Amino acid sequence: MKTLSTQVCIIGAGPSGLLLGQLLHNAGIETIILERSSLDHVLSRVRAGVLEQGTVRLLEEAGAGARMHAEGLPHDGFAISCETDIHRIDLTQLTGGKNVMVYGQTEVTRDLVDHRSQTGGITMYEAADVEPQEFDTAGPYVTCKIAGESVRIDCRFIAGCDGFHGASRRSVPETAIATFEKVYPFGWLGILADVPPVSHELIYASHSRGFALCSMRSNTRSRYYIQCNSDDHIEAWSDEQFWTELRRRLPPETAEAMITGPSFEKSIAPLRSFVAEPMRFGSLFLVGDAAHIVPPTGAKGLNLAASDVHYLFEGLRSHFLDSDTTLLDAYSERALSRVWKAVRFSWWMTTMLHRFPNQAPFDAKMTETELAYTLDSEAMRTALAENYVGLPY
Ligand code: FAS
Ligand code: PHB
Repeated sequence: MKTLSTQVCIIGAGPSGLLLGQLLHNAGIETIILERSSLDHVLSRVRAGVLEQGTVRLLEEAGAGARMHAEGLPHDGFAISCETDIHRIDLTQLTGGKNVMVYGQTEVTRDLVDHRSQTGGITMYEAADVEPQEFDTAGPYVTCKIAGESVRIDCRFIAGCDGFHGASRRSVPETAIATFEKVYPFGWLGILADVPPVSHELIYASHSRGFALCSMRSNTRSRYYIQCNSDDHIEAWSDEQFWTELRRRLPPETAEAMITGPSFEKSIAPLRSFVAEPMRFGSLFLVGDAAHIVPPTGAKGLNLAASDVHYLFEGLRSHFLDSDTTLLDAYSERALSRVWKAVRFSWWMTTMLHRFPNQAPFDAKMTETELAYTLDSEAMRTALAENYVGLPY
């Protein structure tokens, strides 16, 4: 058994693990990141597209924000369409000057990977059988296999940044953790295509045929989604069928203006809300999707991972540099307070904009009225906007 040691062992090299690793590294705190997949696989993932200002600031603080500012698209608003009508939500006007940055998670991950390799942080890819050990003591460690060799990494803390299906949350005794879950009766079928976006801002479409979303990755690369059945398969959807259905869910002038083309990525994501409490178990901390999942309707998943990282980084920096554990002891409570507000917002946006199969007529009327009231009311649009740009850390 090969034995290594570090101060913080991070499990997972997604946005959570890479961002936390870089912030700690920049503060002079040693880390080792263990990633189950290959670097190519990590960089091939297509996921989020909208960054809150808090996430933008953290990427700047990590030293990985240059390309985001060069290539990202600042957005001051987005639209909600309802059958044939379209309404702009003026984020900047409603929030006193705030906005969001449209910049793909794939690019965020690449920027963090590149910066870590430039600044010398250790990341071990294709680490198998990663398991947190003895995290109920002050001497935890992590075991894994690297190229078939057993490795033990002694550390002071373990950051479980290994996503919803990772090993970290699974290693916590069931009696020590409470979980809350809602699975939605539909999914999102998403495509990427190198065609100009139909609009310079995002369009969230509520329609009797189902939800749709018009997003983008750049002025020449579009990201589109349509609500699909939970048991749908991408094989059942040709590009032509996708484009036809997407157009049917948009206002006529938008559908008319849409430029279509061959997709080069097509996937179906299930929608669920999930929270695990607490987010700390002795020397093990759960971060990002390892602790919570939100439906992508509110564009919160990646951004919640960023605010978790902010709280944990503050706690670990105080511990190692000032021998003060106050912020570390407060991590779970601080993170969960913001997590639940984002879970609520994502549930609210999803419930308001999607069509639920077999929905009772009264409930369908409530959904329709929630959207109508939101679009009519300055107070409701302000609440929507302040959540969309991101609540304070
Ligand atoms: P991640 O899941 O990104 O990263 C976890 C990492 O840990 C992965 O690299 C994984 O390989 C690794 N890992 C797992 N198990 C391991 C183990 N045992 N040992 C070592 N490593 C292990 N959010 C949005 O805001 N908007 C969206 O549109 C959106 N779309 C999404 C679509 C899909 C299909 C999915 C799955 C998620 C989507 N999300 C979206 C949410 C997503 O962006 C997450 O919030 C974000 O990736 C969270 O980052 P991490 O917490 O780092 O988890
Ligand atoms: C995306 O561009 O992938 C995206 C944007 C906003 C969302 C979800 C996904 O709410």
